[in-house]
Amino acid sequence: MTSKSNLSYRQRAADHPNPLVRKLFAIAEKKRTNVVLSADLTTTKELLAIADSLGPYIAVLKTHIDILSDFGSHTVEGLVDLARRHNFLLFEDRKFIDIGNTVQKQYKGGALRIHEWADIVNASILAGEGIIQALDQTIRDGGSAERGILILAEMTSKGSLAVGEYTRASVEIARKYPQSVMGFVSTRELSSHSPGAAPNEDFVVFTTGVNLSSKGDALGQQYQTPTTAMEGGSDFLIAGRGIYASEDSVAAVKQYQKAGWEAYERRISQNRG
Ligand code: 5BU
Repeated sequence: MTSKSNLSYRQRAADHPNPLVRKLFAIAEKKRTNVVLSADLTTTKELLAIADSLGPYIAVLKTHIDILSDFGSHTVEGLVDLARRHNFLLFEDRKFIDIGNTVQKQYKGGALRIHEWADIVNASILAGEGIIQALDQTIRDGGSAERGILILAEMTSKGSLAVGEYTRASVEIARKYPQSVMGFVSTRELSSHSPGAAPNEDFVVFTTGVNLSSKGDALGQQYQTPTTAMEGGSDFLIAGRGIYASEDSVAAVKQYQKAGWEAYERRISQNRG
């Protein structure tokens, strides 16, 4: 068993070579939360309002910046300011998927200037290793900014083809880019099921499709609960509609925070005990 997921965030931070991962674990410990809010709102005003009201309870804010109808520099300034004020990271769920050369342009430039403000981005390896090589290069050339990549090793939608060999290849590629690949978006912990792990390997697992009251939606989304996700080795729980579409989103985020944190504490206490 090479997975570090039974250790506390604090213990994992102490040993982790990647500064962004250390920062993420420190935020989780300090705020006692492993919730990532998927803030899929479509105007800057709504996005910033929810980031401000729920910011104290989350470790990371995940965006789909291209769904905003009014994206502009005020969006970026607002997000960066709230991230600093409430101490959370910004994760742009861009799902890069193209040849390396194109992806570098999409990451660094364009209208969205994602590299400038997003601490974390994700990418699919469908196009092969070049995409990760390209993002890694941009990150390493990018100066002092700490930036990280999550590889999309699995997806939660019904009939997803990101399984089996694809998932295994995601882990293999991740192992080659330790400076920039922080971990995976996946439904469960993957390292310990993938032969060839270095003894100190410690990828961070972000899990989407988390909902306390629903099993799925009409368009193929499939949910698990915070508890089952944490039991499967997830480290950070990504929840969207379960929180922001709730009548009282502050009460909802607190519920997810509590469920996620208690499941995390149960997991690490097994290790002690
Ligand atoms: P929901 O409202 O909690 O269903 O939102 C889930 C979010 O996570 C949404 O932004 C999706 O784009 C994102 N997502 C997902 O649901 N499943 C996946 O496998 C991946 C991302 Br990768």
